[in-house]
Amino acid sequence: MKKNRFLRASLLLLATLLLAASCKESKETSEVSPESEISFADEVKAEMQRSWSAYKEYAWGYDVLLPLSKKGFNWYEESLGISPIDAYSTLALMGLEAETQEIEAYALAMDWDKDVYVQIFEVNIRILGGLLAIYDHTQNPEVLAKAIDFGNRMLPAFDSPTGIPYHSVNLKTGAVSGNQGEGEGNVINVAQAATYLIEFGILSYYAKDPKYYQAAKRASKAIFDRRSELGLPGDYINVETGEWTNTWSYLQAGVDSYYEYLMKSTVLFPDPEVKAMWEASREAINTHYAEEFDGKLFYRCVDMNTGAVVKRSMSLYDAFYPAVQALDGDLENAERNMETWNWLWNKYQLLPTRYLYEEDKVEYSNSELNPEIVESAYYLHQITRDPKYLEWIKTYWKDMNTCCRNEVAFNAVEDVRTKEPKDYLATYFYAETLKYFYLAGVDQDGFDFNAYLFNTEAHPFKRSHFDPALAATYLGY
Ligand code: DMJ
Repeated sequence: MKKNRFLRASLLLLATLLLAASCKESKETSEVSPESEISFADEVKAEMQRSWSAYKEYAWGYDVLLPLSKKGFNWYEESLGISPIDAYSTLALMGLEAETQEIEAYALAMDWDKDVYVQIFEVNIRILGGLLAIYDHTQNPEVLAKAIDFGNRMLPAFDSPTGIPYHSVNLKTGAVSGNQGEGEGNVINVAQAATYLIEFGILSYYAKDPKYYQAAKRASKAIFDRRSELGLPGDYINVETGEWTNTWSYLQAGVDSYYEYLMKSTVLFPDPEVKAMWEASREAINTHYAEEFDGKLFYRCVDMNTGAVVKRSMSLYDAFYPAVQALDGDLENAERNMETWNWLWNKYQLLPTRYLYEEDKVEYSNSELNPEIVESAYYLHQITRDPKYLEWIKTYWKDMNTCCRNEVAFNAVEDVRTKEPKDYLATYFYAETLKYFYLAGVDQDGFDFNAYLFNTEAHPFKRSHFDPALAATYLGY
């Protein structure tokens, strides 16, 4: 009897030990290299839920969560609810309905009649893009009315002599202001000047009023028409005189999404004039930015007039470009460009904000949980089905968890070399970074990549919602 009891106890102990060992193994496996795509997606989803709960607990009602001090932070004098509006489309794709309903109600209760100057570029991609994504998902006409109200409050910014928008607009009064640096007067960079074709096109389509798209197109054309003889834009321009105040030309932050929107907007709205602008731009990029260096493909920074090299640098933002190349059908350059980004990631297990590739030197050391490299690897995985891209994404996920996962959510770092934490969690981490990680782990039955177009903030829009013939009428091209 005693012997039997001892035997049973020993067997139980053995079974418990075996179970513990197998749990540990499966946890380690799922942290390092998830066994199945489903478990990877689930793991990302769980992190979204954890990080979103942190926003709700410590920062609800503020624009941003400061994850180390565990409090909220506003961009302006008053909150614009940027994190919730930005996070909505990721939560919706994950099927988190209670959360999305809560945000929809929050957005509907938002009064945009606020006496604050807002940066036109940032609110376009995050708030207008976010509201339109809520509408795309729910088809709730009250949400569309909110988006139209917001779009109307942005429009006065475009009322400049050149059609290039002012840097900021007051949401209540429509007064404009702003200087982004690089020269006296109302100066703006090219990305801030011309990243509106997608959101304003969608707004025109739904409102059946071309005025939004026409304002966006006039701004993009104003930049394109001031290109140099080499076909290149500069990076800073005076909104009132149309003079370039700096003549550097590149793919990096400050120009990036100008190019992105010339290409991507035509997927939804095949405006022949914009198509021609993109084709000419692509040619100039390939001729003047692209270079072989040390056996890799880089995109350098040049002077717009002479083509002379200004800097051999890459910023983590320009990792968006392989995605654009892949969507555009240029797989050869997309894959080679992606290799370069993957190489840089593996050097630091994160991307520095700016790296000088000729000098092998970190120029700006911080890293802010940005999505671009994940986005491009995701596009390439979807388009080529080469499994290596999913493996790369899983490495980025593992590294981001190692450096940046904290007690309540994730945080940026001050320096990619030391991984010194920074008390900030950008709203695009919810909108973009976690979305692309998640979608990479979902199979095609779960999400059909080809059925959607993403704006630069990763807000998804169903392509079938936009009829090309009606688009030409509603947008006026
Ligand atoms: C995002 O807000 C957008 O993707 C924007 O176009 C530039 N990059 C940030 C995230 O890095």
